[in-house]
Amino acid sequence: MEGHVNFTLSDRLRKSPYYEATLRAGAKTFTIYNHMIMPTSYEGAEADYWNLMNNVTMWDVAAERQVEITGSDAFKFVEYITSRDLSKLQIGQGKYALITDEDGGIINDPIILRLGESHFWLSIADSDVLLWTRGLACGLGWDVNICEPDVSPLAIQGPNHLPLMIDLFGDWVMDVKYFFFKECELEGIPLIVQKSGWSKQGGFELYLRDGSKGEELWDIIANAGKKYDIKPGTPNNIERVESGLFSWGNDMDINSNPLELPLGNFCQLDKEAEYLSREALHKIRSEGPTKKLVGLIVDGDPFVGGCASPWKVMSDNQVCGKVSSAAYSPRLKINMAMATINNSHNEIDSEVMVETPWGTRSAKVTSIPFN
Ligand code: THG
Repeated sequence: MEGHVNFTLSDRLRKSPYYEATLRAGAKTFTIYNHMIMPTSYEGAEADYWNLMNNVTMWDVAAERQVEITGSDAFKFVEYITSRDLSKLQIGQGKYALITDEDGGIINDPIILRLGESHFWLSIADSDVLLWTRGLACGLGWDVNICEPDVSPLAIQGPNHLPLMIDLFGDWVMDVKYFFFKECELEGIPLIVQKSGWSKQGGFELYLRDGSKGEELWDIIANAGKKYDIKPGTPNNIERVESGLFSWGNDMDINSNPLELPLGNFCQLDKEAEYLSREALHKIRSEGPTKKLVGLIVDGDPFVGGCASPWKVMSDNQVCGKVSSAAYSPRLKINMAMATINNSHNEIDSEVMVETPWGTRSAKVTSIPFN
């Protein structure tokens, strides 16, 4: 079946602290993310989607690794790697940011958490930020220490997450603001609890700070969740395409830049702090980006899977872009795609053709998110 392979396991493909628990819970498919095995489905993409949309789900997202930055230059360094203005980032707050290189290329799109005055975590997508930042720090000669701590997020997502979270942690969780977090313990297990997660259905992420307690934490949540009919889940391709959450390595990478993405709110190119990609991004801004990431609504029968490798976007028999993510929405009843398209064809309502694995289809450019 397309998109399915069997992997030879070895130490290089790291296991999550929840690995055994996810197998017991019936994880069916996996991907590799930050050199780690991560579940991608239990009952199948669509059944998992409805579990997430209708109720509450728990996800092994330990592969969202943390890159920890400490040292007296830590704040200066974290400002240096992104065009996001972090000057108002409070201790106990997270911000979504794009890490960019000297050409403005996107290295990663982490959540940056501030744990202390000079203590940060980059909660990263799938690229080697530990190596990138260590190399940079080495060249700069600044006073920073960079490591990967023993931290493994577990997400609780879905519209019914709140009563479960209150049962587990108490009423204070109601007052946590979006992307803020608190250090706490659950039955002696050290955690950071953040109001975040890679869906738009609401929820929290528990950053486990002791990998030896993974299965214990999983079981505590699963048992407390029985009352609410919690289901195991994963980051869900259908929901995240609907919601316009981008996936590094698919929708953006080192060859794309922030001005091609609808993420303007997360980039302050004129921020005060010094940052590596300032010159490159100012040049791209003054010249204007040549392509843009847009949504497509694609005609024809429902897609029977996602986009396993880029699909060509065509106009007049010429390639004008590529689809990087796709899903059929069983709720909106449309075929959705995210595509990076040249300026010639990326205006809203432009008509293009898409070469899907199920035939060439006509499509219309739309804005993101879809819902
Ligand atoms: N949570 C944590 N770590 C992560 C992810 C996460 N690491 C990998 C990956 N996801 C990083 N990428 C993203 C992309 C989008 C969002 C979070 C992390 C996100 N975006 C919202 C949006 O675009 O609407 C909100 C952004 C905002 O308003 O600040 O949530 O999910 N721990």
